[in-house]
Amino acid sequence: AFSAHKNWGHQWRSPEPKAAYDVIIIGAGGHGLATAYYLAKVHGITNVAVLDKGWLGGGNTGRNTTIVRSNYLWEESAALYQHALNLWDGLSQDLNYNVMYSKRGVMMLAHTVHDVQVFKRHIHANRLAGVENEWMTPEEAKEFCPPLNIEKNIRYPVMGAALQRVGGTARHDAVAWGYARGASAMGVDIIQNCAVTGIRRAPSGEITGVETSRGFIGAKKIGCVAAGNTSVVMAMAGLKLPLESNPLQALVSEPVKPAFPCVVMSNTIHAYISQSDKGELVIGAGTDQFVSYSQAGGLHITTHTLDAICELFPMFRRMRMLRNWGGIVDNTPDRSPIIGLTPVPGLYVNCGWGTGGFKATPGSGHVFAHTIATGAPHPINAPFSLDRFRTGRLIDEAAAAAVAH
Ligand code: FAD
Ligand code: PYC
Repeated sequence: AFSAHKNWGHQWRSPEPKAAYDVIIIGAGGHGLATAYYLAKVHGITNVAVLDKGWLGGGNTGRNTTIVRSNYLWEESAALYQHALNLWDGLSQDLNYNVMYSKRGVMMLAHTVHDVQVFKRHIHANRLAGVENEWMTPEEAKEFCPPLNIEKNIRYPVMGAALQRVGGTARHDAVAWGYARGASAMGVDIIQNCAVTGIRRAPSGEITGVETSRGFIGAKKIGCVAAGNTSVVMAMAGLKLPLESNPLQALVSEPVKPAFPCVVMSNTIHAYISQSDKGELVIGAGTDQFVSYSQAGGLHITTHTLDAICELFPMFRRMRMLRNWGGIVDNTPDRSPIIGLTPVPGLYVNCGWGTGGFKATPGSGHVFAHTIATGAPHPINAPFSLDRFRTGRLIDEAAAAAVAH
């Protein structure tokens, strides 16, 4: 079928690494690629390399369930995630690449009195911060999502829901590919199969470059955007971060005709679901509770999630699952990301997105590029400093993270 397309060009260049760059980004996931894109586009810094130990977009970017929303509790988070949401709006046009952002609505189910109180608190806080979020009765929730079971006699009855209508999904691979293509066209070198194995520092402490599986590459500045492997990379510079890496699993069903109109999430029973444009049901679980770097998790976690999905959506009871996988997510103690400077001169970090960083990809890349280019945080990421774990100014988003961990 593809024989007629053999003259398709490459979407990005695959150059040999240069001896040195102004900026090296470690990690060619969505966040790393977006950072490189905005470094070039907004700040005119194009002598940049993005290094990845595998293929670009092969980490959590290519493994996530693509839910996009901005209904976080605290003002700092609302500003960050809303910044991202605003960028999602024009992203396909900006990249000239269809990232398939679909505002189909994200509905978060409440099953207990505690859930009801927490979600209503979020809705009030969101409204004050200018973030869209509304309360729905069980009947309204069913009208919005007809497959939903709102019988009162089920194990976790639906007591209501919080709906963000502008939330939805985007196509994860397209996000990575679009940013890669855009960055490469502006002169950024994307170097795949290039694992960073060490960070070299001068006797005075500042970074001078990275040791890699393809030799030493010099750099004036380094941005580490390695998600679940951040602790490992930062240890190469002698830094210990407040992070734990856990597997998070997802699975997809066989494809069926359009049957599911929105995104539904339930943190209480560890399940979330949407339908991809290919027709597969995209289902995700809560985090495995052990620390691990293997991109797989326990079967009991996914079967528990499927039990919950079958109870909430009985019409899916006879669906067959096609495949499942895991990604390694980097969780901070307050479930908010770390974006900013480190104690090592020239070394910057963007991590701790845990179970929820896909939605933030454009905003994260945009503010991190500013941070690296200017050497100081953008006002939006200033509160997300590493230093907050010393000062105690935490941004506790445990309830908004939406996936139990
Ligand atoms: P990644 O895409 O993981 O990129 C990091 C890159 O660093 C990888 O490509 C890796 O190979 C590279 N790397 C690591 N170590 C090295 C090294 N030593 N040298 C060179 N390269 C290295 N978020 C949402 O908002 N919505 C969701 O619905 C959602 N669902 C999820 C479902 C699952 C199953 C998982 C696992 C995550 C989910 N997330 C979700 C979270 C989201 O996927 C991540 O927060 C986000 O994708 C992180 O992007 P990233 O670019 O920082 O990381
Ligand atoms: O953060 O919205 C989220 C999310 C959904 C599934 C995994 N993370």
